[in-house]
Amino acid sequence: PLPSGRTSYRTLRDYESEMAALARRHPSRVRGFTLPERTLEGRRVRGIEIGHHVSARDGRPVFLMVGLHHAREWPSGEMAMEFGYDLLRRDGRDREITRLLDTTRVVLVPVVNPDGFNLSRGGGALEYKRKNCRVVDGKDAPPPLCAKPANEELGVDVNRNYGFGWGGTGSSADRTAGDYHGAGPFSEPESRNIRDLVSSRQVTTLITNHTYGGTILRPYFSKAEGVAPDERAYKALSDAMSAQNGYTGMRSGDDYETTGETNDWSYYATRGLGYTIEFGRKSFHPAFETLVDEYHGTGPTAGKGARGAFLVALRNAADRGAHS
Ligand code: 0X9
Ligand code: ZN
Repeated sequence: PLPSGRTSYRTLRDYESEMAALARRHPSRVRGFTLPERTLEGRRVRGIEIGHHVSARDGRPVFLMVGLHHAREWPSGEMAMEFGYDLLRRDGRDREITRLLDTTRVVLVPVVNPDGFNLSRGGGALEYKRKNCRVVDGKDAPPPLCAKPANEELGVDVNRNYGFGWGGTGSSADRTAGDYHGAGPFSEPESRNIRDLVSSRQVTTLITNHTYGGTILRPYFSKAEGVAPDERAYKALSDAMSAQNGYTGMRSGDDYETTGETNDWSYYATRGLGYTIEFGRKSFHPAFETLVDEYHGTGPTAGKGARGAFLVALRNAADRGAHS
């Protein structure tokens, strides 16, 4: 089973109530927070910070994991939540996890795009929605606007709206395109929320979860930037994660180019390492049971899996914090 014991995909309400419950249940280990900007439909974006020092503000390295930039990519939020449950369950029992929670802060924002996810997960016609609820540039979208069939193709791709390389290759100026970059860099509350979060903490390692592909993508995502100055460290950690979950690591721009996505910007802003992990091999939100094998590994990766890859990255965050 998964660490939480869940057997079906969370709804937006499940995410919210579970994060609140974890903070209540572990007051000295979990602190809930709310990001500054409301979404276009007026929702709040919430996260939790996990560690032994959550009530203090200090320079401990932050391991940040986010999910659901893209509404239909349901496992991307699940992986973040399950990692949180896993850490809390093993804290105090497993020596290494206890040490990691003592030396780092683990910050989880499982649902970056709650408006889109709410529609996708809601059981209606918008199951495969990808983008946010920007219907008219410069204007908020009061509820049912975004859900209207006529507006189905609208919205900004939150993962093309970050400020580094914004508007370049692999993004579109067409409001109906899946990779519409928005009216300007950081024009959307969802990307601004993540900018604020990353800029206000010592993020040394960031993982942004997506589906699907079985890949671990690293900068640069846009080819024009060439090879990242930290390519050696980037590749080493990618290889170490691949050894856990069997995924294929690559410089994302060598595969195909995108601009304005999360990792190139966060790398530029923090010089911390950041990856996009594309979970799953077949579809955006496969049968929930498949997540159990993804999380714990199966066959040659049994006992490793996503969990192992996350732990390798968390260990790296701790070590980077200790040496810098
Ligand atoms: O398009 C994206 O933002 C990501 N893919 S997704 O299907 N989750 O939307 C990452 C794009 C970069 N991917 C590769 N170069 N393989
Ligand atoms: Zn995605």
